[in-house]
Amino acid sequence: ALAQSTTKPEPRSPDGKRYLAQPLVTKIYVADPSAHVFNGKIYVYPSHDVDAGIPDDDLGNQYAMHDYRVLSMDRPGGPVTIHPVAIDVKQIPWASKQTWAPDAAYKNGTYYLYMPARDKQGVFRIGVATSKSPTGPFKAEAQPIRGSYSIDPAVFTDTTGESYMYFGGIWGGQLQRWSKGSFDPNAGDTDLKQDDRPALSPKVARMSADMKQFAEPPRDVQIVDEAGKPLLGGDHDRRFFEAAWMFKRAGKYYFTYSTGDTHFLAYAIGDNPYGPFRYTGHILSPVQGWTSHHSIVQFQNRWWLFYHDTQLSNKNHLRSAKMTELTFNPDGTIRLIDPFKK
Ligand code: FUB
Repeated sequence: ALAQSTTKPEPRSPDGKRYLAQPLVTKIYVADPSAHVFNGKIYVYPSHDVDAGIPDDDLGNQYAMHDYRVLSMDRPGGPVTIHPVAIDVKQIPWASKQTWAPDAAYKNGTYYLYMPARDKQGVFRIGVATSKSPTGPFKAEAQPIRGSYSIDPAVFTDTTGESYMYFGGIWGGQLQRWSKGSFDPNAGDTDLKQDDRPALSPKVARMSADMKQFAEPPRDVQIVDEAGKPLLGGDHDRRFFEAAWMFKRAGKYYFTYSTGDTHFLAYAIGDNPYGPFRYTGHILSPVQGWTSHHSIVQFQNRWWLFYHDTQLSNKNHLRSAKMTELTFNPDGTIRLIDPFKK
């Protein structure tokens, strides 16, 4: 008789490629994974994707999430715990819907969960909720952060102890509607269609001592090319779209982000938290699925990229978080990761 193999065939993408990594969890869909090391463990703060039956559009209405779940693991590759609901949109007084990509921070015994969502007028704002536990439950502040807008908060705490929020996203994230300083509902659903002008910039603001407000008005994060000139709006392979994430390594500040409609994760390097940041390269080639959104964290002495794809669903709005090791060249540049095996 022929010997039968008991090993399962390796999962493949619809076009036959083998995935570099497997989903961290399979019981729920989670995306936009913001990873942090708290008390020697890895905690991941993702979006919790659900199927609301809404068709895909440029504004991302299909991303109809309404609560957050936290994941944790003792070490990379270890078992992953899915914690109970950390907070639901019904418990965020100012929010109406679309609890998109969150981030978290810790200071003086309190954990902070930063959450973008549409307010009751349909405008994206960023709010904060607090807990004494890294996994929640979190209690939301009554109002969003004053002066906040758009999506995808990433809160970075520098070695000085100061924290900074990076944020913004174009298209569904509405950043293009704020280009004149106040919300313009007629500014369009995508970008400003000004390909020869500087691209829309992500924003950065230092956080107040209590981590609940901006300590200063948000400023532009400048991403410049080799000649020190701002990247242009038409430079879709390199310009900022959404998913800001900051980390510091060997004294350099790495501003990382998604290029959105060209589906890359990219990075730019600066000498301080405000930039300017010099565009340096891509981090991750396009994954399966439209969005790409990540975080980068050091655990002991190795660095890890958390990202997502649509391996389990093959639907843009039902994503699974994954992780893989990120490595650097001796000059500090990042080695490009292919989400598929050769
Ligand atoms: O998950 C909803 C949105 O999709 C995020 O806010 C974006 O970064 C993109 O991943």
